[in-house]
Amino acid sequence: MIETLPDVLHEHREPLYLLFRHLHALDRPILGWAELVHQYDAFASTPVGECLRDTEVEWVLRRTQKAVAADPLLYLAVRERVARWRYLELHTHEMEVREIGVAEYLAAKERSVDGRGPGERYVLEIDLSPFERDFPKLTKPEEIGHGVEFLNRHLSARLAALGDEGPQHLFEFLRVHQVDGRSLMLNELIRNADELYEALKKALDQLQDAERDWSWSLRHLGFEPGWGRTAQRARETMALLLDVLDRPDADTLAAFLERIPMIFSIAILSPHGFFGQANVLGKPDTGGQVVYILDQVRALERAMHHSIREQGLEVVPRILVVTRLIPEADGTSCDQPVEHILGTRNARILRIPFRTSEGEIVQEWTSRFEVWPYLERFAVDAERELLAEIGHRPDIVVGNYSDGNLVASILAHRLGVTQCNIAHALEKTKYQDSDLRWSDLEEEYHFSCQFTADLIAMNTADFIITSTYQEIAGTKESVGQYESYQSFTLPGLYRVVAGIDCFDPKFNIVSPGADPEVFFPHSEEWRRPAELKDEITSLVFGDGDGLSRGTFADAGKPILFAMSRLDVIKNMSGLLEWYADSEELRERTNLLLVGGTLDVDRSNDRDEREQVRRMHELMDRPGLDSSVRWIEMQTDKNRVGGIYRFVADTRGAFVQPALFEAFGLTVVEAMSSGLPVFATRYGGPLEIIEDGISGFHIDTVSDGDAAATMVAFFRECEEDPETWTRMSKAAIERVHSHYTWERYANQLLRLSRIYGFWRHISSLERAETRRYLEMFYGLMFRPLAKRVDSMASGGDGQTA
Ligand code: UDP
Ligand code: LCN
Repeated sequence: MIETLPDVLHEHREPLYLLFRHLHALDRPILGWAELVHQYDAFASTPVGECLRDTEVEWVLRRTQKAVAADPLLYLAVRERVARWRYLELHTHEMEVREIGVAEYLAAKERSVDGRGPGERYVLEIDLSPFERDFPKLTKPEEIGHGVEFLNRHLSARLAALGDEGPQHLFEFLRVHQVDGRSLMLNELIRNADELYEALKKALDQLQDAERDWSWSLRHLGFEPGWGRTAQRARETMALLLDVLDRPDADTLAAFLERIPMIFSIAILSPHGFFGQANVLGKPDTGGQVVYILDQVRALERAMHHSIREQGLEVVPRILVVTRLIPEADGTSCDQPVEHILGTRNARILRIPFRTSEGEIVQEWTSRFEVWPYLERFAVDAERELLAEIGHRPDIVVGNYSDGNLVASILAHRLGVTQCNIAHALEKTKYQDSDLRWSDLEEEYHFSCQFTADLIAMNTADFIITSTYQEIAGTKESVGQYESYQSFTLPGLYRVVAGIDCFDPKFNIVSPGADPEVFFPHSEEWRRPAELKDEITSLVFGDGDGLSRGTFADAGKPILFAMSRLDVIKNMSGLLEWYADSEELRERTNLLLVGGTLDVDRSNDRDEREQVRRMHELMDRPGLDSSVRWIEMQTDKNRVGGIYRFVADTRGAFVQPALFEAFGLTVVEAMSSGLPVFATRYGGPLEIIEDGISGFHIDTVSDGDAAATMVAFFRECEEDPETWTRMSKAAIERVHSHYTWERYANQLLRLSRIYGFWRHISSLERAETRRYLEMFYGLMFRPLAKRVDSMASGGDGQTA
């Protein structure tokens, strides 16, 4: 389409001239996708613009994510398809078009901010593409997020292509496995791949006749335990290896790697927020990530126990969650250095304080936007504590969110182990033009640090897991969270021409679930504790107690329920506004909101305080206090589980009104409880819910739409009560088939082994990237982080 654009520009010169004049006249240097499409549609529905319909111009404009208007030039960033971009410069007088490189496009963007012409500045350009030239990449958008399958194919082909050297590589890899100082799999009797091959044949003969109550007796042949609990399992594992040595095909290699005893201890990094098991949920910066990690740990420990047992080993798996110790713990256990994780045998939370540059312990909670100056020291302290706790290095380091991923990157490098990243929610796409406007937002958000940390950590990670596809590569219309790091610019700081590639096989979609012990269907009456029901009845229908506002006048209506941290992006006040504005919704339902605190003075989070004020302002509207009830955050997850079921009993629904939601654990929790869910179409819920079947997508940005969808549903339920039941069942089914922790844990362990192998055989090729990123860390991140410190202490924030 782009190739034939010049002809179309000439053919439709007159109308295009008018359209482009109109765009320039808007006097907006940067135009986003929605605005462009809106302007184009309006123009194409006029008699003069009609002729542009179905032309290449329309095709290009509908795929333009951003346009930079610099009269007479118009620069377009065209997203031809998922994660594939091209850049155009249009001369809107001459009607000429020129394809330009990403750097030139970014330079135009920078000019729109600082007005400086080309050649007037020297810009630091970050380009990671040269390092990746020889790296295997996926080619099709539908393969994105399934990196491990691709990698298996690549690894097996690579081993095959190495000829005689392939088996030797495998042998070298198998030799390194140890636990607590004991060798696993192989001992020194086997000295090379040929000997391994011969020994395997002998061992298989011996195993052929092994008894049922066989115990390990293959040391004299060079084999240590780790091959299997039973003779049969050991035989299968050895046969797989023999096959791989003979002819490595993708499936056999994957099946073999999955059996290797490699993962006995895991360090999980999650520094910010209040990380604890009680009284923390709903506090600022403390939500899904904490729930996710605790559930993840329980599921991982179970899966590790199982696989270690199957490998025939008696080793206790160790999982440590490393977080920040907060002396002013605000009623939580965050001031305790060590805490056992409930529901596990041996997993713990290890808390390490943040220290100032003078070495003093930071006493109070620190916003996730301001943690940057503390992380390097935190990583050093974490390394020491981890080694002391486990007694040796962990087998894998898992980072969470931008801060945890950066610390994981530092630790994995220092310890020489596999690094896995989990973003949870990258902030970059949540705020419009957050890269271009970074300096305006710096004082509040310090995005310069965050985006730099992200870029470093995502490039050092051996593998990245995401909860959805769109987290990586977006949708047809919207840019993925990771994709937004492909190229961007922080004017005055640096420009990224190749930051991360969504086609990199390091990306894998591994979706979380909801704890089935806590979030189960409301219809499973026998599992529901009676006292919880009474407690929740008074919570929902009781009188004011200082922790709630509003009392339902008519307790018989279905309840619309929403629960989240009170963060601007969560848009709880938006939901309240839709409800207040829709007479029919108010007539048909009651609205129950759970989140934040009701007393603005009890919050020290800027975002939360603003939202609390806004909520009260809205609730002051006449009549709302009798159909809306707003309750403070609920920190007890059993109670939360009970609330979802209670709402389902009223044949109500859950609403997730966020302007953007990276994944949305509440959506999965509500669905598991059998609640129909109306959730934002911006982010994860678009993928979790099948619209109209297991819930509804709502447009939380364009007013009116959401309330209308809800009204239509409740109307239909009145006419046909089966509508509610059908949706409730479909929601439960959807979660069971797609979002479970058991599947998650098995997948994560599988990935850890396969990427561990990849890391082993490609370690030399990655040294260059590492060195480049170390320089970026030292020369860019460190001074930026220091600047946060000086801003907080009232300095001017200038880097030295
Ligand atoms: N949550 C809670 N009490 C509250 C608010 C939230 O227990 O008052 C829990 C909720 O059940 C869910 C998590 O916090 O498990 C929020 O996760 P989600 O992914 O929906 O959003 P996040 O807060 O991570 O952005
Ligand atoms: C952070 C978020 O903002 C949510 O969308 C996710 O569900 C949560 O983390 C868990 O990954």
